[in-house]
Amino acid sequence: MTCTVMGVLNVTPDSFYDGGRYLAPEAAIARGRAMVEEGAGLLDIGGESTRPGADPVDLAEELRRVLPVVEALAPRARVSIDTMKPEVAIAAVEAGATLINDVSGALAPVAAKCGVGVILMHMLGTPKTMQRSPHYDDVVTEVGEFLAGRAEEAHRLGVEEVYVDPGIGFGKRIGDNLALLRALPDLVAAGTPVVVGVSRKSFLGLISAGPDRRDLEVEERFEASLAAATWAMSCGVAIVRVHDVAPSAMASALVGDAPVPPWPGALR
Ligand code: HH2
Repeated sequence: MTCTVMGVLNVTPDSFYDGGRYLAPEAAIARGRAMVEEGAGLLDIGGESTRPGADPVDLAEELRRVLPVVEALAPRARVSIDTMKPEVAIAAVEAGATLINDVSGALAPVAAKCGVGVILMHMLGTPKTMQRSPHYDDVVTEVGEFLAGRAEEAHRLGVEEVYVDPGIGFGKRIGDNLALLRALPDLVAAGTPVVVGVSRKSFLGLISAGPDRRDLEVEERFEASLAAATWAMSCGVAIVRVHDVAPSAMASALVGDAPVPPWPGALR
C-alpha cells in the first residue's frame, strides 16, 4: 500500500512552523494548490494551533479562518478539517471537507452524523497543559488501548473510514514519542489504518543534535522529519501528515508498492 501524503495547511498566526504564512485566504489557497502539485493526496486545513501551550481560538474566528480556504480547495483536492470543535467540523464538511482530523479523539459522533471519515488522535489533556508533566506507566499499551477503544466506538456509530493516530508530541516526553514510533508496526498490525504526524516537531530537534550541539530550531528539522516520516511509511502507516510535501511524496513512491512509473530516459 502506498502511503498518502497529507499536506499541513495552518490558517493561523501562531502555528509552530507555518504560523502567519497563510493567514490571508489567497496565500493559503495558493499553498494548498502547490502542495497538490507536489504530491499531496490530502490537504489538512486547520484554524487553531495545537502546539504545546497554545490558547484556544473562539468559534467565530476559527470558522472565519478555515471556511473560505476549505471551499476554494475542496473542488481540487481531498480536504480534511483539523479541528476539535464539532461546529467547525460540520461547517467544513458543508464547505467540501470529507475527513475530520480530530486531535481530541472525540468527534466520531460528528463524523457519523456528517457521513464522513475521521482521524482519532491520542492527546494527554489539552494543548495548553499537555506538556507540563506527562506520565505513562507504559505509553505504547496505554495509547494503543485508547485508540482501539475510540476506533471501536467510531465503527459502532457507523463511520466507514476510521484512522487512528498516536499523537506524537501531544502530551509525550521524548522517550514516549520514540517508543510510539518504534511500536508503529504493532499499531499498524492492530488493523485500523494509522496516521502519523512528526513533521518538524520539537523532539526531533532535541534528539537530532549531538551532545556538543544546541537543539535544532524548527527550520533545521527537515532531515529528521523526513527520516521519521519515511520510517513511518515503511511501517505501513496509511497517511503521513507533513509540511514538506514534495520530498515526502518522493519517499512514499520509494517505500510504497505502487508500480514504478516509466521515467523518461530511465535505464530499465
Ligand atoms: N499534529 C499537529 C496538528 N494536527 N493532527 C494529527 N492527526 N496528527 C498530528 O500529529 C497533528 C495533527 C501539530 O502540528 P501543526 O499543525 O504543524 O502545528 P500547530 O498545532 O501549531 O498548528
